[in-house]
Amino acid sequence: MTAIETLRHSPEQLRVRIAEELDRARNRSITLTDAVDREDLVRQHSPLMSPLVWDYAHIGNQEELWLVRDVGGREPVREDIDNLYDAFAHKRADRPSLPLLGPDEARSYVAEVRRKVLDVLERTPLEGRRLTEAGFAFGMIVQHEQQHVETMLATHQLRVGAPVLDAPAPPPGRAPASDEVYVPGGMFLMGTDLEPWALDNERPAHAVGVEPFWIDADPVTNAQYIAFVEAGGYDDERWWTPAGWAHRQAAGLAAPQFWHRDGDTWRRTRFGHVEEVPPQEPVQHVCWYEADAYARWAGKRLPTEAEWEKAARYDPATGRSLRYPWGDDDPTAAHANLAGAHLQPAPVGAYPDGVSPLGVRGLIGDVWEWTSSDFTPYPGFAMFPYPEYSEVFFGSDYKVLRGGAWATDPSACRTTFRNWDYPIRRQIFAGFRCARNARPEDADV
Ligand code: AVJ
Ligand code: FE
Repeated sequence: MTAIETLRHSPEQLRVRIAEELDRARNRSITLTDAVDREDLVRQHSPLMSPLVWDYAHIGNQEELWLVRDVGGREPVREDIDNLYDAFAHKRADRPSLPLLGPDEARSYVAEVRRKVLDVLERTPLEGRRLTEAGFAFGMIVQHEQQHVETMLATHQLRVGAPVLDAPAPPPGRAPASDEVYVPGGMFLMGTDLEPWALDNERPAHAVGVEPFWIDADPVTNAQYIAFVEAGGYDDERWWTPAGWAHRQAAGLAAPQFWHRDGDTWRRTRFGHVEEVPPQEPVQHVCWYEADAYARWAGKRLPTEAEWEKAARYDPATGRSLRYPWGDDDPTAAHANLAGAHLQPAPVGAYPDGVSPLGVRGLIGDVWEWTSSDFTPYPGFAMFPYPEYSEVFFGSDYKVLRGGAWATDPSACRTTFRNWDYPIRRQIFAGFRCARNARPEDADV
């Protein structure tokens, strides 16, 4: 069932679908919070992250605000804790010193909110009001929880100690037919008006023209990135922007986060496991400045987000923009590495069913891909339903990431989905691919 098809569903079918999505999100949150002891739940594992118990109660509080109080019109469950879990009221670094709900209190609060929400779901018309049309507010809260699941995975990755998370290995990779794919110039439809659960920053759909360009068939691999490291890329100012070089110096960057050198071998720590860096996996835990420097060293550049989206969804046979690289069907385990199934990226080429019409691979899942673009509103942007989701972040402080990571849930992953972060951040599951301008004679390929 595709999200577009949810529009054609009976309200009963849509309610079943929403309940399943809420349940799937909650199961992931519970897995990540049950995996550690109480001390690890309340501890701050990095000043960049909240304590896990904050994320958990914040998930419940957002759900209460939108679905119990607004959609349901019910009495508050715990109005007294709203401020504690308001992400704008307290910086992550300050959250451990707040009088937060303890693990048991947080669990019973979150469960009580969910019980009420399932009752609200039964009684709410899923039409007639924009907030609940096609279940939007429920979809927004599903995506919110899944985004915090990804945040909690980043916290787990920063946690020091014995491993507590495990997953089966990803499928094997395969070599691409060619290293780069030619994307013809011209207009394509960017963004969406059709996805019922698309967030405000993905709207409206609008025509965008791009010049012809080449894009890497795959994200940059660890082996390719090691070549940059070993060629002295971190010590050559030529490859870095002034801000990037200043950050590289100040932060002492020398390799992706979580890597260390062991004799002749690069190793990484992944959820407490120390392992050799897999050469064919997309590199992850690099910041935008590192991605940008690598691209310049390689004689290329990062793609703009318009270029990324055209490579991901433009079908040259019809001129249409697809929902996903493979077509209009929702993602399955055959299309892409998503939802934490493997707790790591897959080697490039592991998902032949996920290829785009032009032949670009691994666009959805594996690693978020840094683009060259600042996070700015599309022409015709209209904030909905609250300014603190997107609008307050627009400007030149944040760079856009596309495509989702291995940690991202399909409910929060679309070719139109826009993520953003500061260019210095690298605890997120982010890598990149490169692009370059085409020359006029390339049009003959
Ligand atoms: C869209 C991933 C940047 O985690 O800061 C979570 C998502 N917004 N709670 C974030 C979000 C409110 C957001 N990102
Ligand atoms: Fe949040």
